[in-house]
Amino acid sequence: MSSSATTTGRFPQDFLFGSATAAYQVEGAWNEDGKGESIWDRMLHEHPDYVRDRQNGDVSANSYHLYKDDVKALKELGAHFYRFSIAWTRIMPTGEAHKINQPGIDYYNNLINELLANGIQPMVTMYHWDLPQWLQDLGGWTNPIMVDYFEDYARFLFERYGDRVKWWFTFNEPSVFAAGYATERQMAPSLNKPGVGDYLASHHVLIAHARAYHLYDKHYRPTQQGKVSIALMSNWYEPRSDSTEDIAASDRAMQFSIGLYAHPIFSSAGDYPAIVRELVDKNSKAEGRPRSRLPVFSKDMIEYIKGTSDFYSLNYYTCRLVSPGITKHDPALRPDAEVSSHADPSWPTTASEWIKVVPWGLRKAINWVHKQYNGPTIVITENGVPDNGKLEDLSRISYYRVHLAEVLKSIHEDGCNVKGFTTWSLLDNFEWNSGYTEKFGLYFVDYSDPARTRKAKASVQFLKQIIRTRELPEETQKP
Ligand code: GBH
Repeated sequence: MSSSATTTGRFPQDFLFGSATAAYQVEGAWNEDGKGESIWDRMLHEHPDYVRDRQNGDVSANSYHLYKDDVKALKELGAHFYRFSIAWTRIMPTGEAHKINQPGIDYYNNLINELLANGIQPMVTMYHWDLPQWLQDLGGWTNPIMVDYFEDYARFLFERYGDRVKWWFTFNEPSVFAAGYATERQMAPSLNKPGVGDYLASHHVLIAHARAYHLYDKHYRPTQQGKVSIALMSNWYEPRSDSTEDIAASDRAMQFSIGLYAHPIFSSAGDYPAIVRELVDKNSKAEGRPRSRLPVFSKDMIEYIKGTSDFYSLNYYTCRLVSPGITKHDPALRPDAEVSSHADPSWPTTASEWIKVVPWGLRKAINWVHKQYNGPTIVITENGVPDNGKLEDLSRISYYRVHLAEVLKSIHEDGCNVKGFTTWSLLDNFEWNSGYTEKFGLYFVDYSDPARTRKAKASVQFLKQIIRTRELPEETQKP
């Protein structure tokens, strides 16, 4: 026998590798060619102080003009797919379907065609947080009418792009953008209605997701034959000890951060997780409210939402230790979860405050999803880490090495159905509240150069080899 890597070290033949970005983080051209204003445009123009370096996505990596360079970069990497998002405001400047913007539509047609011409599958996120400001003025996701607007938008995308796009994500990380309704100075729209705005927004997002799924299922799947999913932030919350209390806290953390979105869609029972229902109802009552802060789905709605995803899209970055208490910082962990979380001081740190290198957390998250939701097909739709700005991004190489090893274990040792892996991100880009100070790209982008030149970091060669050989190389030296 040669090395043991031959069986457990290999990614299956049909396993897909790709890389991801999001419109506001890379496109720039925020007001060009008829694009409308989004909630991120508005928030950061009014409040530059919400971002560490007071920057915004106005120009960013300029992918609106440089998309061909992005496709070249993907080609060099050997990526099978590119996960990018569409800016709703480029297609429909106000978010209304009767006012469309042709140059915006053309932009995504050009990008999709360029990808396909280079043998790269487009994977499209419809909504990566940049709601049209016009719709926000109506209340954004707190207004149930948003379900109709989102369906109009989804229909338009299926109509115009579905002949070539076979992978759709309705939303990216509702747990993260719903925090924009719970907090201020962080996510748009910075509404600061904790425990009310976030649940309300999540509720309508789930219905909007199901509406788009059913629309595809009924009208487009028969001819277009693609897949529809929703990307969920799926970090792992490890019990701090093996005490019953800590294990229960870990379960609450997972149910409030993931189950709130995944249970209605992926579980056989449907609806919100019982523990989430119970705790929010209990606390709402104790606060003297006439009804729960967590809205209630009708029986019909529970059935309508159940099963509305063709696979599970898992975003993973890091892990936290949890025990009973209250967490204030983690947007996905609402106080109702009664969980306190922290990082183990022994975990390797990174250039990002919140990301510690905890690869086994990815394996646990995959297994948790596998067990909770009857072994769905799983695609890792985001995983990544920022570097220190050097082209020799050895810390990223070692991060991917250990995380990909855990993906292999989850496939070969645990029997989980993981079918793809996506690096976040293709390019150094606008990292939300951290601005350009955190560099997640496989490609360096020179932000001092108006031409925004892209340069491959060392991790590109490393990943390229894995994609080509479907094998993790032996570790020759510790980075
Ligand atoms: C993903 O989620 C996003 O999809 C992507 O757009 C983003 O660029 C990528 O991750 C990298 O961050 O500082 O302790 O308050 C990110 C979810 C939520 C992670 C807010 C950072 C702040 C933690 N983010 N969180 S803290």
